Amino acid sequence: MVIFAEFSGSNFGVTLKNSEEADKILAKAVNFKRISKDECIKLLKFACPSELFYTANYIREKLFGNKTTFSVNRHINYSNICENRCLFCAFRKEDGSKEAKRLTIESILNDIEKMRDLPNLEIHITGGLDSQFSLKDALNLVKGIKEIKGDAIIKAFTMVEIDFFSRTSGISDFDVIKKLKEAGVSAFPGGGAEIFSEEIRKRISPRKIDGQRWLALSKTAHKLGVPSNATMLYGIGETEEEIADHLDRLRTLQDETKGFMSFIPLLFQKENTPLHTLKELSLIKQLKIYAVSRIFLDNIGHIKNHWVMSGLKSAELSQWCGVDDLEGTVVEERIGHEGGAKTPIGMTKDEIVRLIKSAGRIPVERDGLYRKTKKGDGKTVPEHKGKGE
Ligand code: V47
Repeated sequence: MVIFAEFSGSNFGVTLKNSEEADKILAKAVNFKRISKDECIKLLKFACPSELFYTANYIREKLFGNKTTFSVNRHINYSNICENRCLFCAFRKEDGSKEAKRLTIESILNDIEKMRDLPNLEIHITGGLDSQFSLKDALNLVKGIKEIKGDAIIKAFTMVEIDFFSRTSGISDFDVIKKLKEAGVSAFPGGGAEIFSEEIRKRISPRKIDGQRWLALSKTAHKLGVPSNATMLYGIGETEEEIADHLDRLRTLQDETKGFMSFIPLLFQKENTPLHTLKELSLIKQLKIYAVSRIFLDNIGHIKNHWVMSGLKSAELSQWCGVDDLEGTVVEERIGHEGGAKTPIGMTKDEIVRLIKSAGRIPVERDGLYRKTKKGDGKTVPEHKGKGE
C-alpha cells in the first residue's frame, strides 16, 4: 500500500500522508464499512487511482461477480423545446426555429409498432418542458405504448418533467405520479438531478427545480412503489466537496426509500453550449468518479456507465472500476450528441455484448427493472439492490 502511496505522490500530486489516510478509508470500504462524506472527499482528492479502482472492483465483484448487465432499449425524446434554459444543454431548441422538433404521439406509436416483436424492451422517454406536451399527452402516450406493446418496461419522465406536469395540470405531484403509474410507467429515469450544489445550479440551471425538490419527488415516487434512477452531471467545474454532497444526499434518501435502482454519472458534453470553454476531465478522473460512487453508495444496487456520454473506452475500463451495468442499445440518442458526443447514436445488442466481452466480463441481458430476462442469454441477473435491502 505504501509503495502505491509513494508512486502516487510523484504522479498524481498527492502527499504520502494524505494517501496513507486514503488507504485507511479504502481498508474500511473493503470490509463493507460505510464511509462518511468527509472520507468520500478525501478519496476523491487523495486516493491513489490504482488502489481506488482495486477497492471499487473488489466491492463490485463481491456483488456481481464477473457479470455486466445491459438492456435492449429505445430512447425517445418527444420534444426538444424547453422552458428551462440550462447552460449545459445543447439539446434544447427555440420553439419555431428550424431545429425545433416535437414528435406527435402518433409518430411515436408508429415507431413502437415496429418494435412489437422485440423481447425484453425498455422504453426510455424524456423531453423538454414543452407547453404543447401536457400531462394528458404523457398519459395518452404511455397508454398507447402499453396497448401496442404490453410487455415493454416504460421508464419515462424525469422528476423535472413530473414537476412540470404537476404545475401545468394543477394536479398534485403525488397524483401525477399515481396517474403515470396507472397508465403503465414502471420506472422513472434519473435525469435532471444535475448536481445538487445550489451554487452550481444557480449558475448552470437557474430555472430548473432545485435538488431538494428533485429528491422530494423521487421520494414520492418511491413511496408510491415506482423505482427510479439517479444521475449526476459532472465535468462542469464542480469541486470534490460538491460531488460528495450529491452522493451523500442520494445515499440518505436511499436509506429511507430503497427506491433507486442505479446511479449514473453523466460526463458533460460541452459543444454547442455556452460552457464550451470548460476543460475536459482526464479519463483517470472520470474513472475515479465511478469508483468512488461504487464505494460510497453502499445502498444503491447498480453503477451504470452511460457510454453515450462517457465514450466506449470508459465503458470498457469502468467495468474494472465499480461499474456493473452499461446503458442499453439506445438506438437514437440526441441529448449527448447535440453536445458533441463522439460515440455512436446507438449500438446493436451484439456490439454491446462484444464491448462487455472485450473488457473480460460476462454480458447479461436484463429488463428495465434489473430483472432476469425471459429470452436473454439464459444467465441469471444478479438481484442485489444494495445493502439496505
Ligand atoms: O437530464 C443534458 C443530462 C440527462 C447534457 O435513468 C447532459 O437510465 C451531459 O438522464 N452533457 C438525460 N449530460 C440523460 C439521462 C439518462 C441517460 C441514460 C439513462 C438514464 C436512466 C438517464 O442528461 C439530462 C441532463 O442531466 N444532460 N445535457 C450534456 N451536454
